[in-house]
Amino acid sequence: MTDTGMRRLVVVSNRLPVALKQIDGEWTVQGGAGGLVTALAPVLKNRGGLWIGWDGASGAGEDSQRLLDDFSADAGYDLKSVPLSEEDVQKYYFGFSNEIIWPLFHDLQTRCRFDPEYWRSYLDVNFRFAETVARMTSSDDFIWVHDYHLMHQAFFLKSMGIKRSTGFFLHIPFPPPDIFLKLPWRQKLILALTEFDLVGFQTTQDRDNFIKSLNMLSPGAEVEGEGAVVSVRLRGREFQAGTFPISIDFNQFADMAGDPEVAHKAFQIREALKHRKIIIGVDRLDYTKGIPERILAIRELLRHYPDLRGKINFIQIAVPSREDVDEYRDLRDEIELLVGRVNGEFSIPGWVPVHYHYRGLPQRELASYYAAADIALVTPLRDGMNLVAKEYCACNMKEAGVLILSEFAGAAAQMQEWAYLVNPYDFEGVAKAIHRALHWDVEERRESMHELREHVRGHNIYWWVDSFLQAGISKNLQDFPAVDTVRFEEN
Ligand code: GDG
Repeated sequence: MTDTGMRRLVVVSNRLPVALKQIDGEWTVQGGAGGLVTALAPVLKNRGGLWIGWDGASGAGEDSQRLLDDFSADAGYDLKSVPLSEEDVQKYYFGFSNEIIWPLFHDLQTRCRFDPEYWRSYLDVNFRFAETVARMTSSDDFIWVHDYHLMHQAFFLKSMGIKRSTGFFLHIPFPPPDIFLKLPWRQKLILALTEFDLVGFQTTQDRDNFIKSLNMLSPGAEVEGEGAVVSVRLRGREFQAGTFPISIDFNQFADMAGDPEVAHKAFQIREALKHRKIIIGVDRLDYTKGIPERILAIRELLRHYPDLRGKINFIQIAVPSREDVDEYRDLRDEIELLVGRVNGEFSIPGWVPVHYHYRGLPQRELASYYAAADIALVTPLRDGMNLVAKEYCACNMKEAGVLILSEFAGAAAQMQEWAYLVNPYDFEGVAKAIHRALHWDVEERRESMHELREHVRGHNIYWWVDSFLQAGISKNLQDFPAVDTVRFEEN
């Protein structure tokens, strides 16, 4: 336990919630982006825990921990960086994690590059992470490992003889066995996951896929129980496998959208677009998010329903991601070409149908866009959950918007009853869904959006953390109470 007498929550993820960047020769700390940070930063804030991960820089040297310590003092939890070399970043991060596991687990196996060097680097980096975890934690801590980069943490901790209470959460989907079995290192990888005390997935389908693959690769696994969390017995040991759909800090987004300044900005967006119907897409620029397919659906909409020309705007916010990777640069080119083509085909004086932003926006500005939009088009080809779908609902204070959601997003399992589900590969189907959504009557929209908001409000990020901690160590978040930052600093 810590000297504050609390049990500590230790988060381990590839990236810390901040990144070190060199600006004019000076290293500075910048806030991180992406689903994991959005979900976990409010959870650890001021709880005196520890976050272990890479700081995003391969050359900050001694500056790194000093800058992280400054950040820790404000955040109310400690940060510990695991240094990675350029070669680690290339082979473990861009290689194994993002050229093998990311596409494979999103059912896109033809994009995988099964390079054995990547596998060796992945094991090496996982070992070094586990060494840091062993050094920085005690047996009272709960070690919560996140995502596909670090699936070997419990395995290496055990092989070092370190006893820890461990949980793992997979933020991306777990593929069906016929896809998972393509992985050359499938058996080692799946058995490594069974070394955690608790393995968590976004949906029941993901958890079932995992159990099916486990059964095929290591026959004899016995599953006991029903419901969100089941026990799995295998080779004389037992672990839990559960479903924990991740969520957002609902109140934070709703309060932001209700702030007069944000509401005014939403009004200004609508005015600038002459109060046309606004359809919005918000994504990291990634091939799993289905952005080109979405633009093709907008083209289909304008071709098929000419009466909508001049009456709608599609705004796509694409946040730069993995920009050093050729495939992501090609995707950006493809999107920009498509935006140009659609605008070229339909623009008339005073109206350009597609507005494309290739940059991240401050969160409050993002909330204004959510609040201004009549329709959110959340159409990933495959997605673990998709937080954008939930953020859009939280910001829809007027309860007048429609969520059009891919059936292949994890979020569909929870939201299908009230969202408009579509197959993102079916451009005509998506175009029809948009057309129908534009003509839904006010009551129908209000009812659906009300239910969606109530669901996300009740199943928010704190509910998610509590469900995971309950299953892992029979504790709730309040068992890791928030501490006064000043007092925490003094300790
Ligand atoms: C992974 C899984 C799973 C986006 N644009 C801006 C911005 N964002 C924020 C959104 C949202 C986050 O990024 C994206 O989260 P997603 O869930 O949509 O997607 P991934 O980054 O792929 O996350 C995913 C998630 O982990 C959590 O488990 O849901 O399935 O792939 O929070 O708000 N934020 C700001 N400006 C932007 O322009 N500030």
